[in-house]
Amino acid sequence: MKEQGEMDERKNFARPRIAQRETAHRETSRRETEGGFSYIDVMIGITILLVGVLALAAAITAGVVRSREGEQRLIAKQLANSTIESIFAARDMIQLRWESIGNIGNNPVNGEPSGKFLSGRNPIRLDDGTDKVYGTADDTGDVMPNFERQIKITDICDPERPSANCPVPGSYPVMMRLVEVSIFYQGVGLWREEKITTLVTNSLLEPE
Ligand SMILES: [Ca+2]
Repeated sequence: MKEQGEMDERKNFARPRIAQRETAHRETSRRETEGGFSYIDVMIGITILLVGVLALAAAITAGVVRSREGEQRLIAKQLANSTIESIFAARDMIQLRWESIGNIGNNPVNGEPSGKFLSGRNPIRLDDGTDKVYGTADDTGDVMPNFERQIKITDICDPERPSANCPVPGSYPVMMRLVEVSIFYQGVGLWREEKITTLVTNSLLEPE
């Protein structure tokens, strides 16, 4: 009986220690499990955050580029319009008149080329020079960065009224010309073009 009592006592003494060990083991396992999930969670969180930040940065950059190009395009349109006005003004000026409405080397009058406007793509200068017309050889002053201008003027030939400047030469004066003004502008990177096309007529000339 005494031996049986001692054995029961040992069992009762051992039981709490086993329970403590089991509790400690479960606690360690729980911590290990929680620690693993937390690390993955953090990594996933950082990845999602990075993707979001990169997308936001890309959107902001695209917005800045569009805004910059929009401003440049607006300026290019204004420059094209002012160039067209300048050409119409040249037609009506006493010192220039109709014969000047052409590119340099064109519009022969008595064999002498009378066109005043620069050919090809040229820098845009801020001062219109002594003739007070933009796009001619005497333009001066600072050059506008990131902008260039091209003026192309071609005779419109009338088969019934052939002129000396037309493929089938005649004796009639040219009454109408096509004016193409291109302003090239550089936004962010690539050059772009804003073009205006119009017709100009020799309104001062009486039809024959
Ligand atoms: Ca000028």
